Amino acid sequence: MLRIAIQKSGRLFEDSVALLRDAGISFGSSPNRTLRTQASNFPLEIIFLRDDDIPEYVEGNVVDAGIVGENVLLEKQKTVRCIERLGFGNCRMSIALPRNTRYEGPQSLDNLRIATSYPGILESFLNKQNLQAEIHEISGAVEIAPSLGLADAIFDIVGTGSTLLANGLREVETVLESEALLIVNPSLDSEKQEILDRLLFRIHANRNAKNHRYILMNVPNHRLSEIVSIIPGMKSPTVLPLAAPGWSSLHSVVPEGIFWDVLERLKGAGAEGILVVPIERMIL
Ligand code: PRT
Ligand code: ZN
Repeated sequence: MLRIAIQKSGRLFEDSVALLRDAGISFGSSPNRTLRTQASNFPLEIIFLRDDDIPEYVEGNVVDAGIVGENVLLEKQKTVRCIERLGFGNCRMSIALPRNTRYEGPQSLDNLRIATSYPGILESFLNKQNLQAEIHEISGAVEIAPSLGLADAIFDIVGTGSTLLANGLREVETVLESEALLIVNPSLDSEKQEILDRLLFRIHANRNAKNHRYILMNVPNHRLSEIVSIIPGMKSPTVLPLAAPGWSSLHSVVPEGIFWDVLERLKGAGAEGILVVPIERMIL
């Protein structure tokens, strides 16, 4: 049995649940009623925790694995192994100043009072930049500290930036880009490692599927080699004869990021009846 901790409620909760469910794992998820639940079809126990506690619980072997923001992991400085960047919970950690304060680079931060809930990450940034600043640790509502006269600047999480804007602040320095991570205890026994490998196999199959499209098209045989050269498939594309003489059906897999480009070029080269189909799972 592998024990994994996910956030009880908050910004990572839904995506963490979806990640496990998309991996075919069935479990009840009402963390208001229960703080732990066991999957019915996979050897996994899910524990719902505050995100701040997850690195410590993973380090201390209370749970074997956890899903947590990179920002929290860096702040907590626990000994865990990060095995997967999960591509959700994306945000950045930035320094922001009142809109009208002048900023001419990091030296403008020297000797300021900076409010934050992340004193560790801020301190290491200031040390790297050789800056002296007074760090004011506060646990929430960091954005209002400058208008209350508690601080000259803040260091906090930024998503869209609209909270900064609403509080008359301007982002001046991005210190960290963060996303949700899958972390594990560094000394899992072989049984737990095997379960983790199965989970990772499923997560990768889903991610590859999301990042690719299956395309099918009809191609006149005399343009076949030109069209094949346009397609950046996994291996070589499948070519099947059509009932109509002189034509073939061509199937391949194309990365999500470039498929519009590829489609335009295929059409230009004489492909017809092009179909683009989502992929359910993909094992490379
Ligand atoms: O209760 P618990 O301790 O578990 O949760 P929490 O309140 O500490 O964390 P939560 O749920 O707010 O965030 C969990 C994680 O989501 C963070 O640690 C980040 O890794 C990630 N994340 C992604 C964010 C944001 N985006 C985000 N926008 N965390 C916080 N915010 C805040 C931001 O600081 C601002 O106050 O959301 C507000 C809105 O942001 P804007 O820039 O879009 O206006
Ligand atoms: Zn938290």
